[in-house]
Amino acid sequence: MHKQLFNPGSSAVPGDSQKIIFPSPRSIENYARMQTTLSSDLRSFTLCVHMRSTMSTSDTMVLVSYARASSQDNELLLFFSRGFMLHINQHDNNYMADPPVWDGEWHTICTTWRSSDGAWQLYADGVLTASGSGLRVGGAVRTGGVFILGQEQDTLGGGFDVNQTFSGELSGVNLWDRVLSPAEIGAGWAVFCNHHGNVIDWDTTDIAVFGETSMTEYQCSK
Ligand SMILES: [Ca+2]
Repeated sequence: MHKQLFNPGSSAVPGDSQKIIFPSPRSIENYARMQTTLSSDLRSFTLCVHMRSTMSTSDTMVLVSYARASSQDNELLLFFSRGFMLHINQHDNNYMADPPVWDGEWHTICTTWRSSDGAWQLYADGVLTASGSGLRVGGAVRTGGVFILGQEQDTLGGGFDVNQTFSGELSGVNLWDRVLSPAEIGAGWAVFCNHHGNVIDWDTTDIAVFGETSMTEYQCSK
């Protein structure tokens, strides 16, 4: 049986929300599901995540997995394998960058994409770390899928691989339907802590956690 804990979100205030703790050793039983989906296709987006981990840069793991079906399991995927990579509609950009974020401190990762020319960006702690174009030109992140944190879906809501499991802490998962400016992404926690995605706003999104994954209060400030 899976253990579930629902965050009602109603008491959350900016900078004072919840974080998810993904234990070590890794297990496919440990994950979180965001109780929301996309109600319209995204032809551009910004996705930000606050993360804290002591995993190794030689490990492989996923932060955010959005799947629509077993054949559309990588509809939107923020993956790490020797570096962060972004998948859109089963297409990926292979390698963006390997910023030094595995030191047990909180870091903010933001990635952006737009359909028109496939332009993508990776920001680490507000610094533009990598950018490129040609990723899934003309594609869209489509409606109706399932958002899983800390595991990589190969089927809808499942098909996890323990070698792609995240251990550490996640918070501040926010999604916008446009490419944010560098100023909007921000250069420090005063801005990062006040991120509120217009598609997914972490502070008002219900989260279900499974296995030994747990939620606790997140004091976002540095
Ligand atoms: Ca997958």
